[in-house]
Amino acid sequence: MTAPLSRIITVFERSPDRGNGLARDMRVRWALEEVGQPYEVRLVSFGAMKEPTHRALHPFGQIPTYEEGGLVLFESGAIVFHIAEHHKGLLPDDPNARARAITWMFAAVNTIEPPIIDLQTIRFQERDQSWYEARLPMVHDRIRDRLGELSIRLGNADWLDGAFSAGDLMMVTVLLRLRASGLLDEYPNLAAYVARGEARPAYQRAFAAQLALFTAQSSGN
Ligand code: GTB
Repeated sequence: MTAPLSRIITVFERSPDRGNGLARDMRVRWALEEVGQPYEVRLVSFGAMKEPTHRALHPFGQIPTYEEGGLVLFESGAIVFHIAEHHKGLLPDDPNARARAITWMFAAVNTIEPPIIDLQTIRFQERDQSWYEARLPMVHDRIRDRLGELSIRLGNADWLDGAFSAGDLMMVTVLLRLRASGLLDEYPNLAAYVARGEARPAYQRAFAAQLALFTAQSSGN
């Protein structure tokens, strides 16, 4: 009997989001839960992330990373894609539908996420700058432009292209980062789309796992 393949992902030792599931390991956890594959986590401190041992896994000194047998990956999108390629449930079998689902994965990280990261950068790192108050509405409007377009495309559908896919998984995790801003609520169909993603049992399991880690750390266990 062959031993099951072990998978290890790296996650924040102390997540700054306090267990809200906003760090990018959440995408990987969710994908693994969707396809029913077990995984272990290795906790990494902010200091250790920049050390050579971790940089050997992740050239940019970040989380998440993914180890599976002899394979080491970084970039949450690439990790989710790898999982989706090797297990049923996250990408359709039909080649064209599969290509479209992959397109949505790229759209999530390449078109929707950049202005959202911009917002988080100015809110958390540039708040003291003289131009902060003037720039904030511009950044909000750039996000609104993208959300408006995405909202039109989604329309009344449950998911972006037929059945739930890795494209939706990536898009929901990207949009979730906006919740605190209130911008998502301006687009009721997108807010409902995100809520549908969060309601999936696999999402719930992934969320509970990262929250349990935060709770255990907070109580000193
Ligand atoms: N493109 C890479 C990917 O998709 O994997 C980006 C990876 C990345 O940004 N990782 C972040 C990291 O390691 C954690 S997720 N940061 C530490 C560093 O760069 O030194 C980003 C993140 C962090 C915190 C919150 N939060 O507190 O809400 C949300 C998201």
